[in-house]
Amino acid sequence: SPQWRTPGGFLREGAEAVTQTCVRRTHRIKGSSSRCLSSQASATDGRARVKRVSIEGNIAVGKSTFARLLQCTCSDWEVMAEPVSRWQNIQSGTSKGTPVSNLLQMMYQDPQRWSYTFQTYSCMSRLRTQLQPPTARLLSLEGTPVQVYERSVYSDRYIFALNLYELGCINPTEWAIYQDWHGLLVEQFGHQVELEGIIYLKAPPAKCMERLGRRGRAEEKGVKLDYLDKLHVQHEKWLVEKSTELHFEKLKNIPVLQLDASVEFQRDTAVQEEFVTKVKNFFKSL
Ligand code: DCM
Ligand code: MG
Repeated sequence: SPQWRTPGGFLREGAEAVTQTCVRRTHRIKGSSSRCLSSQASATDGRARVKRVSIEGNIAVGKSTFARLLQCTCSDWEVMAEPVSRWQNIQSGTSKGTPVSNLLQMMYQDPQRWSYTFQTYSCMSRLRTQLQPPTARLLSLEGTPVQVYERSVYSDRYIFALNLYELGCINPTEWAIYQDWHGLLVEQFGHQVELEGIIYLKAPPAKCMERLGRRGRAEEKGVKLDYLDKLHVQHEKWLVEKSTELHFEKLKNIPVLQLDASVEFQRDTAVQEEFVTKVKNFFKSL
């Protein structure tokens, strides 16, 4: 069915063990570019039943691998990929399909110049993903339908943009403007972008560094351990210590499931099973 076409940039991001098994099955990860075919009317009816959860964690901690694992495990769960390929391939506004630039690369090469622009675009494209209504199939399910997002408009702000501001890559004027439009959009779209829970994949920054090297995304070649350390601290402040100042009521008390991603879960089926059990219980509790 066309509903399951184009896994978007997701599967292009490195074919790993979990993907191989998953591709053979009917339900693929729903990429950011796949269009939802459910009608607006049915979307509003059953929508309240669909739970929304994001997967958060440091760069290269294993979010995509984990997302694929979830997608392969249960057809009641629909995973929405992070739209990285869109950031790597900015299209011309007038002639679609014509690549203009690689914004991810530009940000890493000249953070002072491009961080604000990158954070604007990544959040906007994420918002578009989070606004996609659940598919008709998901809405028709008896069990516990869940939409799982790889990161969210909240980590865009409270992890990445905040960190770049603290590093001086986003200046005070840009930061004021960012927060202004972010607050406006999130409030306006309200319940459509709200999450019921967060899964936090946690691993030591050195572990993430090792995985980042192994994944070998060209744009990230210059990323230093120190940068991952800072992002790690931001995750801890937000999701564990709860000391990050948040601006959205519902986000303040959101349940967080923390998973230890320091183990090589990609190859360890026992750990995968343990993760899945925890996730199932977590979803039930939401
Ligand atoms: N990224 C960023 N700012 C955001 C979201 C993502 O700088 N708001 C970057 C970090 C990574 C890449 O995009 O280089 C996403 O890869 P991963 O999903 O492995 O973290
Ligand atoms: Mg990823």
